[in-house]
Amino acid sequence: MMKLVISNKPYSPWPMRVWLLMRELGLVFEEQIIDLSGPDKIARLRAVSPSGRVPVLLDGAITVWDSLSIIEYLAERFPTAGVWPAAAGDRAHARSIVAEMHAGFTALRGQLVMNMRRNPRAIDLKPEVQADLQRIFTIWTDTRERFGKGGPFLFGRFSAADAYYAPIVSRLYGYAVEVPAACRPYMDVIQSLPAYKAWRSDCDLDPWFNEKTDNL
Ligand SMILES: N[C@@H](CCC(=O)N[C@@H](CS)C(=O)NCC(=O)O)C(=O)O
Repeated sequence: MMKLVISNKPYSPWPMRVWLLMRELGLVFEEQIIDLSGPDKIARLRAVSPSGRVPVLLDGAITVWDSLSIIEYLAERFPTAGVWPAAAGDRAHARSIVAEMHAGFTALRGQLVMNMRRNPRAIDLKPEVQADLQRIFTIWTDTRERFGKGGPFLFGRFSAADAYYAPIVSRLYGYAVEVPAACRPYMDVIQSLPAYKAWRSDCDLDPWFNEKTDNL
């Protein structure tokens, strides 16, 4: 069976993306959690991950690291699972917005630190964060308008693109960000996903409370 190595669920957006995708698409795997709060964190990460970061997917003799490589690996390994949208143009757009998330939005990621257990509370957003948010809202509305007619997700049917933006939904919720009305139904759809709810409820089982980020 495939094994997905992740870190503490409340604080782990990159692992969450792959975990959600695999769960929603019914790709069976066991999970291993590396506790980032415990001693020897670096050695424990390095023991499974060449980059010292998670997620890592172990599939027999194959090790894949970095969320985006894992998603591409899964798309090849399970070509009918629906990792990416079926039409070439839709797929190109999906890859573009996923790449934009993977490589960017650093201001948002820096200020709105992922904490799935956060009681919703607003903070003063830096202008760079507001700019990141506007870009994300544009991506969502534009993609839904152009590609999302067949269902409630970015490309109609659930795909890697939704998994990639799911941690953003959790941050918008946790930091009580004002969201345009047009984007709220999409947030609700993501938060209602069985895999999203399962990840959220697993967060309550995590023993680590990161004092550095819990009180931001
Ligand atoms: N670009 C990588 C980023 C992975 C990453 O930064 N993962 C975090 C967990 S969310 C990590 O492994 N952190 C290790 C640490 O905090 O030492 C990906 O997409 O997988």
